[in-house]
Amino acid sequence: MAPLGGRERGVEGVVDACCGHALLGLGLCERGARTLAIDRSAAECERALENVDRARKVVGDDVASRVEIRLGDGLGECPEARDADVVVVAGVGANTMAKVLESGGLGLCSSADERSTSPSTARLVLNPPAKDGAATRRWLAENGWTIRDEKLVVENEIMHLVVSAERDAEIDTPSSMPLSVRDEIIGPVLGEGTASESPLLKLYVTKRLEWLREVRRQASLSAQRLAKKQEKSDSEYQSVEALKEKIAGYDEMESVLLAAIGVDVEEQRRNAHAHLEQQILRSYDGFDLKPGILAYKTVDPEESDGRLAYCREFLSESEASELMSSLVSSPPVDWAQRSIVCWQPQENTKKEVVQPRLVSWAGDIAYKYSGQTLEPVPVPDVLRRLQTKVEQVTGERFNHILLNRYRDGSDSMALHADDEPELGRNACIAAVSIGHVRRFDVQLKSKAKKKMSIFLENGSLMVMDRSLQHSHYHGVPKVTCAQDVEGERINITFRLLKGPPGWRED
Ligand SMILES: O=C(O)CCC(=O)C(=O)O
Repeated sequence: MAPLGGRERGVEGVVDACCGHALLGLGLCERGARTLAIDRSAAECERALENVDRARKVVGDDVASRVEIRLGDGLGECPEARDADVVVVAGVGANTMAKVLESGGLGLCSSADERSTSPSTARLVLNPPAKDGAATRRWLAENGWTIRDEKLVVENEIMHLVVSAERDAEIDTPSSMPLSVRDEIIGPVLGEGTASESPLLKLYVTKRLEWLREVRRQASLSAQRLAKKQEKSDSEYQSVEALKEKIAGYDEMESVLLAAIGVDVEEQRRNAHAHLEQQILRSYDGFDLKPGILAYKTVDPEESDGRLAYCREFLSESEASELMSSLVSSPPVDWAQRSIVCWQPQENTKKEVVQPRLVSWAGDIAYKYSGQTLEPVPVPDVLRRLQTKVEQVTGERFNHILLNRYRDGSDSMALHADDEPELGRNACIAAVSIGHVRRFDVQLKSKAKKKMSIFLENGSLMVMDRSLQHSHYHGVPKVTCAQDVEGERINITFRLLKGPPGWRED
């Protein structure tokens, strides 16, 4: 085969670096090109040689001079790649593709000397799976190649990307301009099109969105898990920060992808917010709400006299945020994630579980629930003042404070009833919420499907009384909707313990 270099007029010299069965070379042969077809697998090369032989018998000896098969790993032993007209790397992922190109010196050389002897390959044609599009484009930008064309192709139900790139004229400063987010994940050429006109582009963007949401979900879970570790090493703190940065990057990518399929992210956010506001307001149906006033509602009048009362703006915004910072920044109470014993209805057994939230308490009498005893702890002033205010508004008296801290939407409290004997019959329990709004579910014990929900807002006061603890369960579910997962909330509940653990009403 004649050398590939020299760029003969009208004859393209092609190096196909992962040639498989050499079908590309044979196809190009018909158009007059000469191809050096390389593969690292001896079996593939053998099949390729058989194909060349078969083609030779049909179209003549010329084929053999136009398609040369070579066994080789990447472009390392292929000096021809340096001045071929086109180097093709097809059918491999972005990592392998980068290794192959770098082995032939087609990556960016680090020293100025190496750059001056940099290869003069005119064009790259790369064909990675579509999911590797961003990594492929990043490699090209970082290695001095400019994307000239991109196409999407579907073969055997798998979407592929074909990218054609040329060397930057300014080879000394190739990566001075990083790709924009849009150019990296959609592509500078594909991004020019509109998804509504191209079903393939729409499918490509939709698949990227699915992938992105999954990796973001995984990153959020890892960040949440690490952030909740009580004792963190320096490197774990750094990992949390790094994950948060990654998640912010994914959010930006999501906006770009959504915009490409005609979704206005800001509008979507506004709609989600309005939807939540509506849900919150609807949850107050049946309460005669006026700011600062407790409004009562019997939850299921036909089943029990159990009542809920709700008071919006029991604390002003500034009172609530002051209370939040005093309980979080220099806490007068100890926060801990504790183990409790829970009934597992599916397994019909009791099991020790770690509470999915932080807990703290204060009060003069020990409180025993779910297999744990909260020993007496002096009530700090900030909570004593709050207790006085709660007692004034409710007309009740309390002697125990239990605090639950939900660090984000994945912290929760399972459905349960506060029906310990020490609370006596028809206990009155008051709860002040500060921080992120959370849904509070109240479910009839006798009919699992009969459930009401009320959203507990920052600075609100909620009271459960009469027979509610006997007829109903209550709990705070995990947040599943993406917008509301972030955000801390503390709930401060006030109870009256009529006696120490073991006390019972006659
Ligand atoms: O956080 C909440 O709103 C619920 C608290 C609660 O159910 C409890 O302390 O028993």
